Amino acid sequence: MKKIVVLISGHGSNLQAILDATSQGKITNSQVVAVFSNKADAYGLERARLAGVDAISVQQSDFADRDAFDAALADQIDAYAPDLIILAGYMRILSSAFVQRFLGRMINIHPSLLPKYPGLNTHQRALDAGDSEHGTSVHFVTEELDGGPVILQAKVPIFDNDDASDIQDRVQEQEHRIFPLVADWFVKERLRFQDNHAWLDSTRLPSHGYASDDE
Ligand code: NHR
Ligand code: GAR
Repeated sequence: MKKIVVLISGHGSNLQAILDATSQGKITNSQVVAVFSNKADAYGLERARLAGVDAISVQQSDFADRDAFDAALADQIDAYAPDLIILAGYMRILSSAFVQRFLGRMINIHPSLLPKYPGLNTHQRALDAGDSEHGTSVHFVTEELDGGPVILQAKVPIFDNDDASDIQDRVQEQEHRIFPLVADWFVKERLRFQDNHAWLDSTRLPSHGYASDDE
């Protein structure tokens, strides 16, 4: 059985997709062993409890600084000996020491077609730029914020009358499909991080990830 730890900060709909996929065997032979949140009131913690999974909140205010917080978080995660750590709407930048400790075992889903729009507020930025498409990217987490190698992306259209929340809904529907799929590749040991690239089976994935229509 492979062990998965999920980090969240909020609603946890991607966490729910991961929980459902593990219980349905769509993520092969795996269980979510713990969910950590940096926000005590994150609804995702309730989702974890409802699924019978340890739900732990770690508060920045209990620590002197970011490094102390991350060190405590890393120790608590390590106690679960996870094979895979999933960032599912985790909203705090992770220190370099944290990233180094779990390098190659940590993936994030980011709501844009990276390398476009790293950081926050991506849906509004795509709208403001007049883009006709947007999307989401699953990538390995490295020290470079939203800059780690992309594994898989999904695109969505932007329509004329959309507001940011319409786009977010469309993006999240895709996130709930692709995130469990990538997790399954990882636990099956088809996917790995090597030489700062993502590899699937024996192929080094291109910069936009698997099956990209690289122009
Ligand atoms: N940490 C590292 N080292 N590398 C990445 O690629 C990371 C990461 C931590 C989180 C998720 C990311 C996203 O998908 C992520 C990727 C938070 C911020 C941010 O600015 C930016 C990107 C992401 C997550 N956070 C503020 C901070 O000071 C706080 C913002 C808030 O609380 O609302 O940490 O988008
Ligand atoms: C997701 O859309 C994810 O891509 C985004 O937050 C949402 C979390 O939703 N992540 C980030 O913006 C990371 N900075 P959820 O809590 O319902 O899974």
